[in-house]
Amino acid sequence: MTMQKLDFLLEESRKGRPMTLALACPYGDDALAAVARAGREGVVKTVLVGDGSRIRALAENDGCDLSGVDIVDEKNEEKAVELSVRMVSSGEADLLMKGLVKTSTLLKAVLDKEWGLRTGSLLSHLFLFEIPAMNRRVIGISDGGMNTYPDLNAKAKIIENAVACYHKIGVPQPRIAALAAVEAVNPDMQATLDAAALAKMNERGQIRGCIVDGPLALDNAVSEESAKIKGISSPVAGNADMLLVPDIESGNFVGKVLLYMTGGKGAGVILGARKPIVLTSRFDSMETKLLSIALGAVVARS
Ligand code: COD
Repeated sequence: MTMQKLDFLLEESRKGRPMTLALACPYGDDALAAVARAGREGVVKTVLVGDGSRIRALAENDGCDLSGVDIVDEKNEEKAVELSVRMVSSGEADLLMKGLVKTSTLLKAVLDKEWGLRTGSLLSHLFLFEIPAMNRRVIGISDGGMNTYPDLNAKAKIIENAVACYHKIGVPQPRIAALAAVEAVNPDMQATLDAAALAKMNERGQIRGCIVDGPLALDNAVSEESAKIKGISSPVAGNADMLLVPDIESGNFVGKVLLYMTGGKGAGVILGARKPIVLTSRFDSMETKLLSIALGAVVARS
């Protein structure tokens, strides 16, 4: 059974004590509206960290009701990011979200050795997409958001982070396709070598809680028909829950095609830190922002 529809994340996030979200520099399109809606719908409580007068002016301009949302006034961007991260590391907030600030600025703060959110393990980004053209099937991609060119060791850790998240959202044995451009092992194509090694590591119990197969090309990872035509028989081929992509470029491209060219929506979060980090882009729809907050809240709670 493949996972269908992302709306269940909203339901899940409402269970138990509401999680508190610290949103750093909330000046971007839709970010305020998304957290205001997340508050109304009981998904999270929010603390906005940034220039208070700018935030209030934006909210007024957008007709956005911020009642019930706290504001910590800090005009300096770097300080606002640091304050937000510190709120999460001290336990005042349960999850962090990036507003209108460069991704690398936020991630560098998250990785700060003194007051950041490191755990000693690798941090990685997982994006879940609901794809209209596939009967709203949900497929994850990792890592198209944080690790640039992961080696075999990092890829194994990226899988482990994703698997822990899948378990939290009710998928006990996610099927992971280690992607390459082709499904045959080719010594000249590093992604095929890594994929084959990851599949063997999974078979030998070095990567647990999931089924990994690879190398698989995108078509035979998600289409049973394509897997059949290619003669690939595996529990993952055609039915992948998650695509492990070779690098940030391929992951980012596939993700953006799904979001902006197929009308899909998604939920993205950074995993492996002390608490989840919601990392949406300015152009993501309100729905994607809301679902990402909900995913972060579910991961933060469990
Ligand atoms: N997990 C844990 N620790 C890490 C990670 C990670 N993924 N990446 C780096 N570290 C640690 C290193 O071990 C080291 O101690 C320290 O952080 C600095 O490491 P550098 O010098 O290799 O890394 P930085 O600080 O130059 O960059 C780390 C970033 C995450 C900022 C960088 O990899 C990056 O910019 N990634 C792409 C993010 C991005 O642009 N995403 C947008 C896509 S939409």
